[in-house]
Amino acid sequence: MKKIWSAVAALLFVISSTAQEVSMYPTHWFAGMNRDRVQLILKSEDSQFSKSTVRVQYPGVSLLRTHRFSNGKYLVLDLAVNKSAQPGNVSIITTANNQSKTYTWTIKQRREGRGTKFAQGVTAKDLIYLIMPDRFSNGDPSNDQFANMHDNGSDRNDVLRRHGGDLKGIQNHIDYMKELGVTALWMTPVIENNMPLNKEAAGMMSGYHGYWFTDHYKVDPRMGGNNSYKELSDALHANGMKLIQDAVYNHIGSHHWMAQDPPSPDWVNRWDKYTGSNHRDEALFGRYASEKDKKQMLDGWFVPHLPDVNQRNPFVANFLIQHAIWSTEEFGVDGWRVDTYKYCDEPFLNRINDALLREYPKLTIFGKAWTNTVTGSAYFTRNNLDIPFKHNAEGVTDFPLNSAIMAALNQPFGWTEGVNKLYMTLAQDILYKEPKNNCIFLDNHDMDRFLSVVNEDMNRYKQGIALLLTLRGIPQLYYGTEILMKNFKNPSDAMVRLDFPGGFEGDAKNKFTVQGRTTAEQQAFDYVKAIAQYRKKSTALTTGKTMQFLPVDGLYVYFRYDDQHTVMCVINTSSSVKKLSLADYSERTRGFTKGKDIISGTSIGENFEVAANGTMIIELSK
Ligand SMILES: [Ca+2]
Ligand SMILES: [Ca+2]
Repeated sequence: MKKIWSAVAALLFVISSTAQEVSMYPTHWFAGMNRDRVQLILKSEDSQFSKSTVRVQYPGVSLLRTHRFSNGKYLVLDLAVNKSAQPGNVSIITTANNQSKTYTWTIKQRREGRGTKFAQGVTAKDLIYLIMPDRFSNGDPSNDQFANMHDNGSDRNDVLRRHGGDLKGIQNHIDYMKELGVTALWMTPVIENNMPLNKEAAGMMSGYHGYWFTDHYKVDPRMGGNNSYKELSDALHANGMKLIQDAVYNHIGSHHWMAQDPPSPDWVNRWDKYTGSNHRDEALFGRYASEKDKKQMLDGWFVPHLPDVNQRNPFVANFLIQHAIWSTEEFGVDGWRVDTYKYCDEPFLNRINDALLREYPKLTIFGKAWTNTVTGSAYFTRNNLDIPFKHNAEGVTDFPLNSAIMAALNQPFGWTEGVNKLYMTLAQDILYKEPKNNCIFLDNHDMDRFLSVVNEDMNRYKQGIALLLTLRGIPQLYYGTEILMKNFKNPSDAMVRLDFPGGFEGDAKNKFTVQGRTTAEQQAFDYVKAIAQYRKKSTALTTGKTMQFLPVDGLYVYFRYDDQHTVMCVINTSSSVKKLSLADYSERTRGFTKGKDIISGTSIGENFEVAANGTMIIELSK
């Protein structure tokens, strides 16, 4: 009997001594990575944990250095993970007071198809569809709420609360996106946001939008968790589509461990009293900028419940860099959209971009730099500016072009207004190294919906869609624009993030189907689809060059062209019919005698007309 009990006791000892009572970041790593140094954060609940000594046992993995902090719950290990290290379980043995504990940290096999099945990059050949997952479709009502989470409710009657949409709901509608001509999916963040409701002007708001991270290494269970994200990624890739992940380096939710219980206080930028960012990118690049304004721009907090991350702290920088690489490998990411780009430490941004590209050379990275000028926009990407600090991201979200398109569609024609504003803005592309890498858009989750901005005028709607799909850049369509979803951000942003009709059980109409759409909605859907599908085959519209002609009385004509194809785009913002002649644009039309409007299918000859407020996308032929 005694023998049995001692065997049981021995077994219990083994179990207790290998129990994972520490959190590890990264949760695991991969065999054969270029990045062969990993900084592993161990976080215990024991405030004496850092007094332990540490050994690491695994072929090909060695412990280079152990770091300790003012907060005794943490140990940070610098590990060398040699290229020869095979997938398997690394033993991390801590010893304190003559007692040893063994923790397991895993090295996994790499994902297959780097550069071909994932990390492929997203280019101007793609069409990005932007979805806010909570608001698109509820594929699994069992994950709508969790009693043990801070925000444990779900209520579709409240625009500020969670609505239950998830990754499975998106996966269920891949065919819908494909039919429309979408080739890449960008979702607002799917990482865990275990935050309580936050009081905002419009009411009590949840983190339904995803920008309040609390654990980088967990996909929010209300989205479906890590496995659901992998399944969605695999399904997208099996359908020839790509995945863009939304990164947030600038801030974290106030309930993130890095904010609540950091290794040392300097993991977050702190001020004697609350200081918000001044949101002024000019303070970074302006010739006459002051250091005071620059510091407030970068280290000031975005809002009070989102602590500003100190990327100058090398441990924080490593944490963010490793997480970006880990996510790309773990989930099969093809490109990154980086939130609040202009608020991040600038050398850090270049370092993280370099680290990602060293591992995945074809990966695409574009920063969200919401600026008002082309100079500001160009500053945050590879540019032709003669300035001391050069950003290295391939592209940015092109806000100045968005403003110019809205001016073209809403303003009366003038010397600097209307389509002239668009002409002038595109002329400033000289500041970008490669403007085709910019992500271009009519609206997104932070802006008034496009249809409302053009006063629900269908001629203007069509012109906007045509511009989006024929101008240089990577076009991004915001979910629902194709079925005429509308609204202003009044009284809150949530009004432009309403549920996709048909994505939720009990919806009166299902606009994922032809039967669920009105005639106008179907026309809009078909319009987007026609150009998007044509665009896929048109090298001129995707990788081709651009030539624009000075607008005349509201008529704007530009060409996209290469050796194979020439496409003539005609945007008539005036309320009168315009007569056109190919001869007037002979630099680009020489040798062509006719063409076909790819939208209407109408053939044109050397002389033709465009309707008042009309749009034509004409493929020229000989
Ligand atoms: Ca759900
Ligand atoms: Ca910042």
